[in-house]
Amino acid sequence: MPTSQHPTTTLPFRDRALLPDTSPLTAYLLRLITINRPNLRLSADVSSTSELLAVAEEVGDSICLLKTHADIVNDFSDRTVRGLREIAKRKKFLVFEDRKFGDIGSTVQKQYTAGPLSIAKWAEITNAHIFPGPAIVKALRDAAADSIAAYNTHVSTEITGPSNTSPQTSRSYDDTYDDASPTINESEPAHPNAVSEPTVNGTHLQAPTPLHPTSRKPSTVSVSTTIHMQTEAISPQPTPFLDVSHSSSSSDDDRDTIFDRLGSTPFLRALLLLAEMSSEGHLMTSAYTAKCVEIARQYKDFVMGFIAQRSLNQADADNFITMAPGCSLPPPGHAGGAMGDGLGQRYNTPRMLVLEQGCDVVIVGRGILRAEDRGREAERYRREAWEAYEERVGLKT
Ligand code: S5P
Repeated sequence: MPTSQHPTTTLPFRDRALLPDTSPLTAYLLRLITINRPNLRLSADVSSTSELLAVAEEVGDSICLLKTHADIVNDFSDRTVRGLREIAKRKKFLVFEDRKFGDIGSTVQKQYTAGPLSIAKWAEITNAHIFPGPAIVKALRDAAADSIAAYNTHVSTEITGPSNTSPQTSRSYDDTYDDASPTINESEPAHPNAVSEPTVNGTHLQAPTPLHPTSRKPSTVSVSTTIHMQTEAISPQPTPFLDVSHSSSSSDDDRDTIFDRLGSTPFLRALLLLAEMSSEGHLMTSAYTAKCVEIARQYKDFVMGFIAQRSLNQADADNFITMAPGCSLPPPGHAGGAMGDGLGQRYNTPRMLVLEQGCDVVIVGRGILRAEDRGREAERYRREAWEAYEERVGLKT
């Protein structure tokens, strides 16, 4: 294990959640994994909303994160987002859009917060390359903060007229896609982009246009716009007391109680940096990887960790989460050697990635997606990854 000396490779996730400077979203993920025992992330590389939602239902109980490639979902829309958020909330996993940003700051801000995908609105986690330089991280962090502030800004407009014309319309932009149903109180259906009007980048905050204002006499109409700031959801959540047993004997009731105490997902955003790829011949040299780590340390409040093939925690204070793609298991009953997909992908087993290389979460795509029984296959991966983790931290001999 290359990083065997670093304490995070032998410290249980539960304890890593309590380390100083651990962001509330990272702490939440570590606790979620501790309760549910899935250090497994599904890479749901499918091309339709119905397939995406079906896969999320099938394997949602075995994963801590569902990774999407929204740009390959042919009919990606409001329905995709709502369906995914609903399943994520019910089955307790986070959503990660594998966007692999790699452009100048100004462009990535727009790609992250606007356009048909509007990733910041629905994915807790996304990722970026650092080849454009460190400003990409700052740009995404600022955009995420502005986005969250905008969602928490509640704009309501009241139009009042004489006598029988009390409030005509009231509109809320509190459409976060998070735990609650969106609250746009109008006759048209809510749309993801509806939240963009109070702005994503914080440059303007525009009150909605009153309905048919010109049909009234100006002297008898008054329009008042109230902007409510809700900051509770942005603030770090209090650390819940979690006495999570590491034994596998806790009942579903215990688990539900612990989940209740865990509370809802903090309404925050996080970034993973692509520090090493799983593909053969990738160009990320060790100097490039080291630079990723250096940049990550400067933005600890936003950078949750890395996409890499080994743990990159080296400094005493490092507590980055390593997520490892290129993970596959040989069919049951077969021992496996090195594997690939004929298109440059290289695979390692969960045991190699978690136990030997110190990775925290394994990312599996086709290994599960192509299985006849995806739910059962996801459980097989989950068990393997979890046992490798338990062995690494000394909870299993
Ligand atoms: O280095 C990488 C980084 C990523 S995010 N190698 C990868 O394979 N990925 C992603 O992980 C890739 O885009 C795909 O979505 C997933 C691996 O899929 P699989 O079918 O090979 O398991």
